[in-house]
Amino acid sequence: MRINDIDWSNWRAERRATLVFVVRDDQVLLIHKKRGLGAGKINGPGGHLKDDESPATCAQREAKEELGIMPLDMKHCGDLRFQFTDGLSLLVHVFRAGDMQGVPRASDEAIPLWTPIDQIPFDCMWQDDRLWFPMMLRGEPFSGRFTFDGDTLLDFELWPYPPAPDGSANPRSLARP
Ligand code: 8OG
Repeated sequence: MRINDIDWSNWRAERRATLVFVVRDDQVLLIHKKRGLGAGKINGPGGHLKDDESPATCAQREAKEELGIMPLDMKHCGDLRFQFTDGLSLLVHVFRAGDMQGVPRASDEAIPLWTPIDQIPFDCMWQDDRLWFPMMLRGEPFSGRFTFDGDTLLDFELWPYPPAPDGSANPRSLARP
C-alpha cells in the first residue's frame, strides 16, 4: 500500500492519540512501553484521546499515568497520519515539552529512559520515528503520512510544516523510501 493509493482528502482517523517528549539538557525522556499498541518498543509517553479531551490534556494525562510527571512548556510540533493495511487509521499529535514537574517513575505501562539526543535507539522504535525525530528535537513543525503493514513501514510523505487544508499531496515532501 503506497501513499498515493489513499484518498487523503476523504481520509478520516478512526482513532486519535498523542505523544509527548520532554527534552532537557541534551536528553529526551523516552519510555520502554509495556502494553498497548507498540508494546515492547521504545517510544515517548502518550496514548489515545478520550471523548472530548484535547490533545494537550491527553498528552499530560498519559505522561502522569505512565511516568507520574507533568510535562511543562509544551508545544504542539507535529501531526502524523497512519494508515494500516488491516484498516486501522490513526492520527497522532506530537508534543515537545521543555520542562516537567516530578521525577519519572516506572508504572505497569512504562519504564522511563532518559536518553542522550545523539543516542536515540531508533532500531527499537517505530520505523517512522527516525524520519521526524530530528525535527521534533529541534522544535520545528512537521506533518507526515505513513502506510504500515503491522510493524513494517511501507511508504511515507513528510513535510516540514502542517498539511494543506484540502489534504492534497504536497510537492515539497522531503523524501520517500
Ligand atoms: O493507547 P496506546 O498506548 O495503545 O496508544 C498508542 C501509542 O503509540 C500512542 O501514544 C501513539 C503511539 N504510536 C502509534 N504509532 C506510532 C509511531 O509510528 N511512532 C511513535 N513514536 N508512536 C506511535 O500508534
